[in-house]
Amino acid sequence: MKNAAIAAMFQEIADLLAIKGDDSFKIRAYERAARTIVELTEDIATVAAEDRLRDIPGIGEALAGKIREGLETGSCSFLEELRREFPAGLLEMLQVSGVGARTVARVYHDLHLQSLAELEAAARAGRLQGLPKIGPKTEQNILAGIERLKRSQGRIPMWSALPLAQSMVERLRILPEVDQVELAGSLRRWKDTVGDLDLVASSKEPGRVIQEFTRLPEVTAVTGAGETKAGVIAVGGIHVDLRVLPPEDFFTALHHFTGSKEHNVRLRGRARHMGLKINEYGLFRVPAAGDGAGAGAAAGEGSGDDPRGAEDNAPSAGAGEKLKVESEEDLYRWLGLPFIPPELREDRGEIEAAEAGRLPGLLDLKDIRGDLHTHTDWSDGRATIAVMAEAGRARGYDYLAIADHTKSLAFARGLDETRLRQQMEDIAAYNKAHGGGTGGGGDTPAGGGGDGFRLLAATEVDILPDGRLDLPDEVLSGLDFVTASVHSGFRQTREQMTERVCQAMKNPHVDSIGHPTGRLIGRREPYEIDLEKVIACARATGTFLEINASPDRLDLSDHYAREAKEAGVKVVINTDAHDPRRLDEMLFGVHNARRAWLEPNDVVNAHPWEEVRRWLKKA
Ligand code: DGT
Ligand code: CA
Ligand code: CA
Ligand code: ZN
Repeated sequence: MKNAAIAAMFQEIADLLAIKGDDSFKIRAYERAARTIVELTEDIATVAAEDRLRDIPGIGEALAGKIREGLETGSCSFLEELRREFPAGLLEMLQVSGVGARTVARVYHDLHLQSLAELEAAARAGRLQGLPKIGPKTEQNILAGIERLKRSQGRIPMWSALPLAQSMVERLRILPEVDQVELAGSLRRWKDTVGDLDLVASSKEPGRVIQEFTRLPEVTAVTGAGETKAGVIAVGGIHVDLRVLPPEDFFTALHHFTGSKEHNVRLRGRARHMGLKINEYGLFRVPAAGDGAGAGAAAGEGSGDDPRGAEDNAPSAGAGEKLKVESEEDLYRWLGLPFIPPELREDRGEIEAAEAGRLPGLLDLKDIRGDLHTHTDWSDGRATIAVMAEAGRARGYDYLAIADHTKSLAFARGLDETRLRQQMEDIAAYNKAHGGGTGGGGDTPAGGGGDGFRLLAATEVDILPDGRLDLPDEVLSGLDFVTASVHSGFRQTREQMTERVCQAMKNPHVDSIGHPTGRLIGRREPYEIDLEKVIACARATGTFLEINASPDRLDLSDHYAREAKEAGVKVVINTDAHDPRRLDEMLFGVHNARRAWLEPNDVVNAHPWEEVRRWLKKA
């Protein structure tokens, strides 16, 4: 996770140097370093600790120094200086697709535009055209880019905020003043995008905690700081809220700020009917009408019944006896409910299910037995078959499927029949050498001597625009597992795309549909497709649907994965990893599946391979 932060630091330096009009050789060096670090298969912190930074291609002493500084402080003084030279709004402009550093430099120097809003106003007024190299067409493209950015804006892909949030929590956790601290809000619920980050801490010295928080190295600006709460802007422009409470209020506050708001509103209503009252400051027993002396008690109950009133009350207002809450489980117990995991707290039926004792027994990362969609350097992956296999084995998986692209994806060096057959031989040889099962779908169980790990021969076969597959049935029939995916022709009509995918599912060799909507969170909308029909067709043909766990995909989304489950379609969670480190992204897929209410039984790869094989169409 650190690698991405260091890469982002170098990319920002490159961007700012480009705006400055600095030496293009230098700019390219930073850009190349950013790319290299993103693609590095090792943790950059480990490389630095072992004093091997200079071994990375393109990293000289100057860059190595900045990496060390970045790892220690979360930023580097060179970047900080550059930031001070330019308005922060210029980087915002760079997020518009089609706007590069040269354009930003031009509108900044020639028109003195300092923010995205000013760029938009100038483009609308036709003030951009006429600048060197900017015609009316470019101006229109910039406006369209701004529109697109604004639609997605305000929300950040969850994966890009998680490392930042975790690092801030860790830094707060080690402070002596801090009793407890946790991540709350939509990130704790593992929503695929987040509006802002919410942290909750407890301490007897809230003022000190607030002060330390606003001085964390990740913080670029403070938007507000009071006695018990603060808001800051952190690197990447992400807003972060912190609340600090007395230790005895920690769990009610954690629960309140985890949300969702809709879930909390329902719980407050339930509490009211039980003579309780719940808010961010605690859980209280509301004095019953008969308990007190007439009119006074009745008035007290009245205010407790006001659905909005409960929210903004100060700690003591309207409070009866304060109940002890030492965990979130405690809180739910007072309300007569079992613990509801954060991923379910969306008011999508979880409270009714909890009441009825029918909460799902959610899938857990440790239930996952294998990964059925990974790539190697045979196509566009970065590691060899053996390296991917060892990584799968090291994770304790029972099986890992090598599923490279097929020939129509020429840019990804997709495999044709001949190369795929060669690859199948290599996979069989790997299994033979390591005591795994036969690669070619044979019946032999894991051979003696090995740990039972089995490498599977698979493919991610391309679904061509007309619904045919990129490889003939004779080849597909020899594979252990076949995922079919759409990688081209995204602009087909909804009917065409739906028909295209359904046709692929009718092939008896297609076991699963990969990333069924093609979305890239924050970057590319899903293609037009009728997922209800796709799910029905999956059900009719016995095809699995994938949750692609890559955190910029999470495709199926939680919503449709739950529809699949309800329709009786099994879901397979795959990382689509192109290097061994990205096998770790299974975690994101599992949490997305939990948001979809999936239990181990709904998930193909929560089962041993011999069992999965029996579920395949051709079995
Ligand atoms: P986000 O930031 O849009 O991804 O979504 P959340 O759920 O993190 O929302 P946020 O940051 O506005 O608030 C965090 C939690 O605090 C939210 O899930 C529930 C609680 N909360 C915030 N404002 C209110 C409110 O006005 N009423 C209630 N009942 N709860 C609130
Ligand atoms: Ca939030
Ligand atoms: Ca918030
Ligand atoms: Zn794919």
